[in-house]
Amino acid sequence: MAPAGDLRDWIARLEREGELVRIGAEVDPELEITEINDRTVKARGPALLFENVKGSSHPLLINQFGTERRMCLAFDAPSLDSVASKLSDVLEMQPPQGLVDKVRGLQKLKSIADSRPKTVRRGASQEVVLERDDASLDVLPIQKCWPDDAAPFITFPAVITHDPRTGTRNVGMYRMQKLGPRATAMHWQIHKDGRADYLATEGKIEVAVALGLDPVTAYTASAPLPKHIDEFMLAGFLRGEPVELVRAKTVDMEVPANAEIILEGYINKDELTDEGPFGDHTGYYTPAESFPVFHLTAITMRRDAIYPSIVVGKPPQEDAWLGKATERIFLPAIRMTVPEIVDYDLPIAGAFHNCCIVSIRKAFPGHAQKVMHAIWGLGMLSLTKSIVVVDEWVNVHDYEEVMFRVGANVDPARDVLLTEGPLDHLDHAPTRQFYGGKIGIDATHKGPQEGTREWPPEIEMSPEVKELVDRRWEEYGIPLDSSAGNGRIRQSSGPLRRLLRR
Ligand SMILES: Cc1cc2nc3c(=O)[nH]c(=O)nc-3n(C[C@H](O)[C@H](O)[C@H](O)COP(=O)(O)O)c2cc1C
Ligand SMILES: [Mn+2]
Repeated sequence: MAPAGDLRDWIARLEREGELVRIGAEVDPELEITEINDRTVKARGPALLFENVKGSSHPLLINQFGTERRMCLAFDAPSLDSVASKLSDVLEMQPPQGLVDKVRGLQKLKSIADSRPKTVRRGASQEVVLERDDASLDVLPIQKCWPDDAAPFITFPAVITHDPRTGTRNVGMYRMQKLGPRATAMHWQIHKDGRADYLATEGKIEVAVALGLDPVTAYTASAPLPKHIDEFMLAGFLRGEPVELVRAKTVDMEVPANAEIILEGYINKDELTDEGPFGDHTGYYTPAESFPVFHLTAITMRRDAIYPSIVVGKPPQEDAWLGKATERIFLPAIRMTVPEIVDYDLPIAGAFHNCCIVSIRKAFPGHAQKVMHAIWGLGMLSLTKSIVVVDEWVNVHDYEEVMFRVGANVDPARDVLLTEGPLDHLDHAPTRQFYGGKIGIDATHKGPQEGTREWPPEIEMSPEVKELVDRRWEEYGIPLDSSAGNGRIRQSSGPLRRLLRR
């Protein structure tokens, strides 16, 4: 099998897997869907297809990615790490040795060549074409998510633009506040590629928005790729099949053939509007701020098009799993530049940019600080507010173990690095928007090389006794719940510790 080819195929798969519930009762897109969804997401419940949304004849799909299992199903992969290894296979390609190796190498290269989007003549996304005054956002079940939101927001769009200098396409997920039947705001933040395309364009930039994509392509709109890489390329690579595009009707662009709905339009350089407030993924309302206005020139869609939505808010929400997919999928690319990184974790409760726990193969004094600076210089990870560095044997996904290492190994006067740099657009904590403090905590083992005392050995039971107790366990007759957290903190493996103690 391969990942689902379009949203309908995806819905069918979810249904087959017992991962989707259809709701026939009439529901209000204003607040009610949010509350239903919030309870469902937090209980790790199913994807929801609302078939009877008040005021619209289009069904609304939400919570399609709301669990790790569904995120894996989206990629048709056993784990998110296995998606990552597909990427690292290509990134870490070595010159082939021998025939078998060469054939394998060619297959890998072919998988890259086949990733390029393909232009086709017709697409289901244009079964219905509504231009100019016939086009109206009023037909869509756009949600007003939270009580103090300024208006309804399109929350799950793949926004397509081109760089006027290079022609390179960009696809980004930027929410769109409904301003009227043919206008929305475009919330591309200061660090984002769509905004850079807009800033580089004189006068007017054409924009197309795809709604209701296959799950992999939808995910890639949220992926933090370097600006010169087309997100549809990544989608093609991860799908194992190119994204098919058709010519748009009223703009000189190509749009996904498999989408449920396409919005075509443009943005004038100097036309801004108040965007927000919006209940954001920070768990707080983002106050109103100036953003450009998107003007709609056409809506094209499938017959009976399904409208995709997502709600962000206090974590955990559905976007947590899109974020976890990015965390896993981008690990190989991060290791290309910072190979000493063993693993990292961006806690969901930290809204991803607030905290990064990273384990490293420490080889010299100051290595933890080197990695902190590398992360603060790496793509969107540069916005990370706090970094905790641990040794290679620490499980970064086990927050209790990380807390143990921080408590045990950190001298705050020595191991805390305070610095400054760019911060997330939406972060309300810094005194100034976009810029503020950063903290790095070095929770690795130190040693005389770093001017400390001898680092003490960790406590470890001898293997002989462990074996003995394993063997005799039944005999003792002690009932234990093995899933309880006791004894979860692991032991260091030794070689580096010995190195540091020299
Ligand atoms: C559900 C969801 C909503 C998002 N909303 C916005 C948004 O309104 N504005 C924004 O700049 N980024 C938003 N993002 C993050 C961007 O999609 C992400 O940074 C992506 O990498 C942007 O594409 P780009 O790197 O091509 O700019 C959102 C992400 C998700 C998952
Ligand atoms: Mn991009």
